[in-house]
Amino acid sequence: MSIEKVDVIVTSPGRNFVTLKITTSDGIVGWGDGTLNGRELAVVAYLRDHVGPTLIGRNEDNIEDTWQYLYRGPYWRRGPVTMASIAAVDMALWDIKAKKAGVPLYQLLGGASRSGLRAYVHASGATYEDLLDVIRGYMAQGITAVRVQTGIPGLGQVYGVASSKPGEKYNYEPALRSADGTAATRPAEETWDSRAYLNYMPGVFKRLREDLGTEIRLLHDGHHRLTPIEAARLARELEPCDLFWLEDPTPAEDQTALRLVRRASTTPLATGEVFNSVFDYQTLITERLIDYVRSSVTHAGGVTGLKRILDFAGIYGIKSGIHGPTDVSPIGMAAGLHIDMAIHNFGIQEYMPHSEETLKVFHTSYTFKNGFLHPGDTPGLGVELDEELAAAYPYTAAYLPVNRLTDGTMYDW
Ligand code: KDG
Ligand code: MG
Repeated sequence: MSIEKVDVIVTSPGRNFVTLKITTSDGIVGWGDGTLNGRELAVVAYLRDHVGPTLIGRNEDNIEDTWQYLYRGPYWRRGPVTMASIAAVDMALWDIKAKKAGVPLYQLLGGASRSGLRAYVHASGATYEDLLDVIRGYMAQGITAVRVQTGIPGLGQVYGVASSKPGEKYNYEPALRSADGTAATRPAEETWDSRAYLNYMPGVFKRLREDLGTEIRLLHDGHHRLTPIEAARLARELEPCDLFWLEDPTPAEDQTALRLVRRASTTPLATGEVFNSVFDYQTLITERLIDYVRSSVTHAGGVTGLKRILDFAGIYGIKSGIHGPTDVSPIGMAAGLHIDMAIHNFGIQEYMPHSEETLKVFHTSYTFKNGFLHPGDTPGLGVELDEELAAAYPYTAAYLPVNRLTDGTMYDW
């Protein structure tokens, strides 16, 4: 048997997704996610023009060989566009292999190591009171872990704060179209002030611990905005609040920045959502500078790429915290859940539910109940795309915001 057809599908049911469809000569279809938020069409061109034609006629069973062919073959290695493209192919091939075997993918990765996957959800509020209401609502549903982001007095819209109010359906999507829902021509601009943030944020967590007690797991995302010494200060000040993790306190590409943070504090650290290769983690893992690996399957070279990173991390006692925002499609999300199910060093899974519109186009088998996810037992990844409906949602340009300091200097978003 061999790969007969490779199609790249772009659809925008609420937000943009890039999906790869591989069809084998005996008619089995595998799905892969190659969505790269705000740069989707670069992956489309890479897959359509450079990868797809080279896959025709290859044996779909040889997943590792195909991965190496796409990684080593073109000479130009790594990078988000290349690795999201490899991920899409890799996921589709694992989907096919598991469908052929008639088992959910996690069975091929070693079988179930647990009965369910503890998930963390996003909580935010423009004010402390709104935030507290949102978290209490989650706790009432049995959710045991929440990521906490808040508005900062004196700043406008900041990273991670939803537009919805407590009681409304939680609504947060960072990639923005234009105000009337048509294609964006350029990113929105936000304003950032690390001093205002550092003076405000530790107090929020102190109040939360007083109001909510010690049981609930609290996480926070710094979104790459602090210098090493600022991050060290924040991690130390948050130490009494017992964070489950502090994510991306510093720009991720500077691996050695976390040495300073580590020396200052025992607050657990998580990083890697913008990484795409095991080499991005080499220093972080071997020097034990992080506690959780944040890569998604979609951005780290697929099941094959992420499994390699997590096996390496496991040797050093570092756990998984797979990225699960809405810009990872339901296919990429499902692939992460199958890995989570099988590996020994599972930590926690991020869960940011997709919109109803998205889930009409992507039919999923995974479930979320009482704070725990499960990939389901449908053969393969357990996600199928409704191609007819997908075609009704054409690509609509949307961008993540950019950030400037209060004096106008360009900064990290
Ligand atoms: O595309 C960017 C988003 O995925 C990112 O901003 C979300 O930081 C994020 C997270 O931790 O989910
Ligand atoms: Mg993050």
